[in-house]
Amino acid sequence: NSKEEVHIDPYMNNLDLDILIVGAGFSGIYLLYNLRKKGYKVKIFEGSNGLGGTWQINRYPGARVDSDQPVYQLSIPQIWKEWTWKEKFPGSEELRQYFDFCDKILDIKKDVAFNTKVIAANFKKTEGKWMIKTNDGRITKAKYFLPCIGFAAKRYIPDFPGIETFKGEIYHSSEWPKFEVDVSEKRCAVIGTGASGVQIVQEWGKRAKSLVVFQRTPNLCLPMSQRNLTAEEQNIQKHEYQNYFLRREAHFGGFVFGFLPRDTFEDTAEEREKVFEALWNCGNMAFWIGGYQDIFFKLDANYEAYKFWAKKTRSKIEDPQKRDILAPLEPPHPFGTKLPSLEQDYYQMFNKTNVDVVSLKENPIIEIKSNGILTSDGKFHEIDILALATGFDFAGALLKIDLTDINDIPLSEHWSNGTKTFQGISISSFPNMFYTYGPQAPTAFSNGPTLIEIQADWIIKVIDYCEEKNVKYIVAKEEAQEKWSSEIHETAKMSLFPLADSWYMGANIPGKKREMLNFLGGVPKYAEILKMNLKNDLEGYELV
Ligand code: N01
Repeated sequence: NSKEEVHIDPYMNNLDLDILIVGAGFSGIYLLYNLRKKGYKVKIFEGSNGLGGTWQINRYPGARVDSDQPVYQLSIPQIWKEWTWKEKFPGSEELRQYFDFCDKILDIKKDVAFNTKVIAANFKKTEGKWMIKTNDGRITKAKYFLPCIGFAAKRYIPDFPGIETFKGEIYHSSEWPKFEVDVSEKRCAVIGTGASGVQIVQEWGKRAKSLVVFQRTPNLCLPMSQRNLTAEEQNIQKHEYQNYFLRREAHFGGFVFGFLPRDTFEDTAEEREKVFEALWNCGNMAFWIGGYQDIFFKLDANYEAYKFWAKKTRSKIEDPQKRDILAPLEPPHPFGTKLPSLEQDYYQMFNKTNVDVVSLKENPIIEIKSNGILTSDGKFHEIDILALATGFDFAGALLKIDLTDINDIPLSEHWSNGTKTFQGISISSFPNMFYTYGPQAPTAFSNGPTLIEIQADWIIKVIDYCEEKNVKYIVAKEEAQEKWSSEIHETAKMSLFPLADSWYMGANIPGKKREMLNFLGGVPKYAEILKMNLKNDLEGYELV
């Protein structure tokens, strides 16, 4: 590597880099900062015009994170020592301010080419370099190619008949305009009740003239204990932060709490009630990934959590019909096998006369017309503004880039019969390429920055190792990849996750192979696997 610091205008033509990162979210920023410090020539190409990755593009009303501070931030001391969060669960605006603050402290933007989308990348064996093509027609060379595009880079819009004829305003949650969408005199609708849908409903329910929520599957939301944080309490806490950042790596979901070391029925019914009540009152994700350790493995145990959830939630909804749609007595899927969002007043919204819910299970959408939505019961819902909170194609994110391997074979061909990776960070036949926060890692179950830093630290060590040893390229072995991918599926079979049609299983995208797309062993086990891999001289990789 080039050990002296070299700054090149990232917009310059014919860049020849050590490392090219795609995406300027948590991963990209953390990697850029740490790799640059080591003297590598490294740049970020970012498709949008700002920092923050998912928080730059997800600007729908009410967007905020479901992780409670101080865990949802980078562990870089220069940043957290100076930055003060306003809210326990920050909104997207505050998060964007945080990313700009990262730039102020770390001088990130000078090495980022904004509005620059990577459209294709191909590894040239002879040169041992990636040729990376961007939307402006430029070709950039880099020895290492690090797509840090997250899990939500490819939005999903269902193919509703007639959707193209709709004449009102229509926005996907991840493609929201920067101006405020005024709904005060408008008839609005939201399709989809995942994390994005729930948050839009909480905002629009308060402001829209009317709001109809089209729900296919109820979101089993948990209470969010949102509150303002004072600068004083954060300052008192800050001497504990280093410890916090270590602790978050030691728990299943990358938070500072983990599963209880016992099964559901080891406790009596009364003890269970107390445990559930305490978890509920945490007001965060603890009820999901901080309770009994068998919740995702035994149906009867899982049902206990569901019953508690339904009892609590049903009491919030006044109308019996809406109650049965939003919080049915019987579980639509085992509790937590789809993400349970955190809610502030989601259920209360449905107690308002201007907010209604339609169950698409009973009344699917037949057609979208120029001025509304027709459902199978013959009812026509007139609307002016439609929000599509219909999610993302998780496994499709990397496929958005026309990636071709060492033999010019496209990734789409490699994955035509399912997603295959080695340790959720590399793909065999794609040398010198490492990705973060993607398929076959603990992605869906981890607080973002926790997993991202574990993966990024590993990538940095691997690059250092390869450079020290003059390695031309490093590539995952096919058999190691096969083993990893089949272990992911075998573990999933022992769990309840395959019972839900979730994005965890790729089941949200019609035609996609239904398969577990996440590592279920939790963050600490995953971190240990990466650590052991390095300790064993990059076992599972071929070094050329
Ligand atoms: O997307 P989703 P999201 N007809 O896939 C429905 C993170 N996130 O953008 O459940 C009708 O969860 C679909 O219905 P069903 C978080 O990790 C975090 O909300 O498939 N409906 C579902 O209700 C999250 O998990 C935060 O039956 C259709 C919805 O659309 C991930 O991003 C905020 C449909 C999609 O929900 C994705 O969340 C936002 C169809 N044809 C996002 N197709 C926070 O931290 C899909 N749906 C707070």
